[in-house]
Amino acid sequence: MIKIVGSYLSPYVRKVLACLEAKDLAYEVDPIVPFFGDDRFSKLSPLRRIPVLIDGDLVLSDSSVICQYIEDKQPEPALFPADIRDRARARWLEEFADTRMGDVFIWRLFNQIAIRPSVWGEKGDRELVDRTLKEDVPAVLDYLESEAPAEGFRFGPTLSIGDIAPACFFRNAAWVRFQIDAARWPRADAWMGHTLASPPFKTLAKIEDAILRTPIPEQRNALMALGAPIAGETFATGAPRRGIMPT
Ligand SMILES: N[C@@H](CCC(=O)N[C@@H](CS)C(=O)NCC(=O)O)C(=O)O
Repeated sequence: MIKIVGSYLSPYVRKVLACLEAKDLAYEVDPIVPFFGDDRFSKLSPLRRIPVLIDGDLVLSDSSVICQYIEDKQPEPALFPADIRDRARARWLEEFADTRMGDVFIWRLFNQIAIRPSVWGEKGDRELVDRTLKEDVPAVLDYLESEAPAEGFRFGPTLSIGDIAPACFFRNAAWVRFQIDAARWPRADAWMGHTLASPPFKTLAKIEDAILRTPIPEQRNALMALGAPIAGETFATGAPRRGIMPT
């Protein structure tokens, strides 16, 4: 059975779980917030980041590496387009989402508004949040608008990694009260809405929404009570430690 280490509230974990859901592969989750990983977690994940995939004696870090492994392990339904040009474009959208949207929506918004207060007991940087909403978020949305399909998914009738990767960030964005302005970015809004309404995201959203306001130490038990596929063993520990990577 595939095990994914990482919280349901992380966009990178969501990307991996959406791929597993789309392919109907069985998996279990150790839903840790990365800062609470123990010493064994440092060995599993040299960057102390989530997600991590464990499949027997195979351990992989990085959501893109993991999603490609899932695709290779279970090719159907394909989440990477067959046409090599589309396949490359889908990979680029995944990279744009992971790097640029991760920086803007996670480090500059979600981290300041949600993680710093809840994990570290600190006040977020309001000036950074305001600047990000004014400058960086519109630039990201302008780009997504230029990439958005006229309707449906980006590479045809079925969901691909080029839809999944950017959509993941709008869940965290919504939790810090950001919604796409449909009047300014109508195609991006419809594209992301269509993706977030697909079955993998709907399944995950029910679980995410149920634990959003649950204190971190109680999330594991709350998830078990919900019937989520939670692993019997955890790499979590009681006290948080700072990450090792610059943001
Ligand atoms: N490129 C990585 C990024 C993963 C990542 O940044 N995950 C965040 C959680 S949303 C994390 O573990 N942060 C802890 C840290 O950076 O110390 C991936 O795609 O898996």
